[in-house]
Amino acid sequence: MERTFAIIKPDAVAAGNTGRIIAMIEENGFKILAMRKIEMTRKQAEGFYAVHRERPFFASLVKFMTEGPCVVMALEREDAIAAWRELMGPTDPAKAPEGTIRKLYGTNIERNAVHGSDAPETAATELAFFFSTADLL
Ligand code: 3AN
Repeated sequence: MERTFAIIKPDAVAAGNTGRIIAMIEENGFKILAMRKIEMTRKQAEGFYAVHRERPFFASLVKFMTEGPCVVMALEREDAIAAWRELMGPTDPAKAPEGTIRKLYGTNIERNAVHGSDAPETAATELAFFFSTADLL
């Protein structure tokens, strides 16, 4: 079993797609270990996306991620990291295959509905950023 960290981003929550995305998560065999609806502060968004600090889209990304509530989740499944990234689809919804969450609910490369960890080390870091040990037992 593997764990990954997921976010239903502010665009998808505001559009009323939270429930449909959670249903897709469960239909694809993920167990939701922990889940919380939050409004990210600027400091949280900047910290979470610190690896992108030098990228030209960083300020816009932080503004987007703090514009309204999002849902953070700890997911568990066999091969969870790769399986969740496959269900999300690629970063750019325009390139996303039919049936992926970003194809269904993403708007553009920034407003792309969901986040998922890209490797075991980032999954561990991102899970610990939003959840405590006790949340994940
Ligand atoms: P992914 O979320 O697919 O792993 P990353 O980690 O490269 O993609 O990017 C993190 C987030 O930054 C994306 N989910 C998206 O919201 C935003 N982003 C990535 N690339 C761009 C870009 N070229 N222009 C604007 N926003 C971007």
